[in-house]
Amino acid sequence: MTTETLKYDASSIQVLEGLEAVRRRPGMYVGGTDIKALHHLVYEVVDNSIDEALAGACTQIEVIIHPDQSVTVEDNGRGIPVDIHPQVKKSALEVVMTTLHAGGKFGGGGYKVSGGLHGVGVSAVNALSEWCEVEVKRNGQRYFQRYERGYPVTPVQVIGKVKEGETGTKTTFKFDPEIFKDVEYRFETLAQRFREMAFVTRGVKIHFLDRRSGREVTFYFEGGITSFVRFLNRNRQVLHPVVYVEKQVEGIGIEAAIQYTDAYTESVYSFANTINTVDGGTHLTGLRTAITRVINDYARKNGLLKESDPNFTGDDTREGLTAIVSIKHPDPQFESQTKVKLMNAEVQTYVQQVVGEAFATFLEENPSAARAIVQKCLTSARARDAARKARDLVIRKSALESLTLPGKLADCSERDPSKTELFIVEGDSAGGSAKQGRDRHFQAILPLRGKILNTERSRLDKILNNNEVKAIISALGTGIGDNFDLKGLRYGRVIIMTDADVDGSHIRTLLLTFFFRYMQPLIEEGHLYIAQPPLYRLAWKNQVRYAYSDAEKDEILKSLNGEKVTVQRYKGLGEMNPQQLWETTMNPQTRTLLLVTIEDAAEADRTFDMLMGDAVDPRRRFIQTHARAVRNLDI
Ligand code: 0RA
Repeated sequence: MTTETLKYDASSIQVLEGLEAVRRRPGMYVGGTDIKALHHLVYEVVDNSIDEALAGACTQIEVIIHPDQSVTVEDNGRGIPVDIHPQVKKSALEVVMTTLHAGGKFGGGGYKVSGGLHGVGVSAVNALSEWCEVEVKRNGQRYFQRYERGYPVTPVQVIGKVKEGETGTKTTFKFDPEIFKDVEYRFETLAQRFREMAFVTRGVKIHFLDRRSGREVTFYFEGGITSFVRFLNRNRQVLHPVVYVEKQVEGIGIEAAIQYTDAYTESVYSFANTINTVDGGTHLTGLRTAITRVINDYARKNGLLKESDPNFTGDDTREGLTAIVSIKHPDPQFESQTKVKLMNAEVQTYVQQVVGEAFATFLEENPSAARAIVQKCLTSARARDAARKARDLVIRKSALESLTLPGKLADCSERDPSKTELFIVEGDSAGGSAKQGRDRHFQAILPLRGKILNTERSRLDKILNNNEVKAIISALGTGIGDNFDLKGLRYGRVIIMTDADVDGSHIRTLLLTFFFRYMQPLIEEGHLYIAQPPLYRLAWKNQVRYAYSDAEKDEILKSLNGEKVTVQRYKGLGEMNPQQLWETTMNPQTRTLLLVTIEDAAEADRTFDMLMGDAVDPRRRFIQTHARAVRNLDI
């Protein structure tokens, strides 16, 4: 090994300071040291490969989580350059891996568009890794370098030859357990993000393999966002083929896909640099404005709206609309780290122009589709008045009903909401244990039966007519929607307690979606929590301990080295007796609660809408027809 790369000259000192800064303040660079930040590390590395795909230089990305929680990301892009950087006299690869924000310097301006939210560069990931190894295939050679906690421990060296023209980059990193403590990658979370990336990066195939469990999934959407729109409309009657437009304006890539259906729902999603901007922003506003304006112009010009008729409003043109707008911007501005909303003002104008022009042309050239769309808007406009009246009635009615407490609520005796808690518990048997185990002075229990809802984006009235939801509304005493009033809240803490299995997580998602849509201030003011039941019970001699994660279980076992321990894995809350449930999950002295943030709830809402809305079958069919290689589909 040569030591050339390890010498301390001025530039390496700068590098070291940068890496130390990242390690000292991970929060500044990846947003903390929790599971979210951990996932961030993976996104950061995959983003670089996505950039290659966006540049048209990469078609395949492979992500692997290994059993030791190291992660490999491999792409068939051009390979990170390895030539010697003239100023710092080091391989470009080493500079990229060890210098903050060095990622984009080698691509020639405007190349790097992804990573809008993070974009701290792979060097931050390197700095936060116990070890990291990069292999680059380029110039017919295979290059390699290894780093530990960000420092190179080998030079960039050639370790073999590759076929003529074969190129790519493979990064494997193991997060530093000194920084990220007691965290584990979540397959679902990562898969969801990769799915979004694949949807909006046409032609890229992302294969994701979790060697810890053997789960794997491939995302490939041949038609990009056009496929996405077909996917969303898979169970709906469509009024016309998908309208698609793609254009570059002033260095900004703009893509939109639009299709009307006969449904009442609206499914519109926006992306900026592959990131799902859940809170919309200027690109979304541009799209909506364009659609409404074009439909109004067309309807007037063709006498479909009479002179005395008012223009269609945004609400009228929204019903039955399915659309995606996706932009690629070299310098995206977001409202904040957490609110995922695009703020670049110029984007609104550009999107409006591009979409307006394409959609107007489509209507001109397809008069029967145009008439069907206008007809749909007319129906919506008429129905809207009636619907509003009906909705007001339902809300008034449920406000009235909420005066009586639901029969299955086991209330507490305390009346001061700053002292009380409501546990919303999945299933009657767990509800029974919770009722017996609780402190009835301040803890109330509301058991829910089975799946509370399984309709897609249920309309307001449907959700409100669901018995389980009605029970929640009346137990809380706040009302809902525009009538929500925190002053009525009967319990200072509202705690969702579900099993640690798939059904449990489904119900939790449904509940979060409901609270997000109809009781947002409850979340904003910090009243909504998720209970954390233990995963294991460990018993030895005459002692018992509970473990809330696999890591904790392993740690306890290790500390007991050799002791004969009985390990019980809890599959559901129902397996705990009332005393155990109290000790582990309900007793404020010993339990852990997770506070739900608006962000968590927004994510649940999004997951619910995009993926849990319909039966599994059509979705499976879609993926099989639109994805080339799908193994062990798991969404
Ligand atoms: C800078 C320039 C070029 C490619 C890359 C970076 C690159 C970075 C990563 C990170 C992960 N995968 C990547 N693939 C490529 C272009 C070099 C050229 O023009 O050949």
